[in-house]
Amino acid sequence: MAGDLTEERLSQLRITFAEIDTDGDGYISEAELKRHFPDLPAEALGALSQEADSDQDGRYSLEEFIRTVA
Ligand SMILES: [Ca+2]
Ligand SMILES: [Ca+2]
Repeated sequence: MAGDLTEERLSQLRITFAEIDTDGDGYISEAELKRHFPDLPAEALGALSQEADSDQDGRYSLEEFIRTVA
């Protein structure tokens, strides 16, 4: 999946992930997402959650995040 990503791009994504993951537990919760993107409409968040949260555990792992934004 992420095999064609450059190391540089991957490290950028890791940094972005860490910025959004404000409590540093290694997962981005919906609340953290809202805090980082306060202007994001609720519909966009819902669509994003369905598409991005591939294992449906209600939060985004780094892998899910990279898969979504890459
Ligand atoms: Ca978190
Ligand atoms: Ca998940």
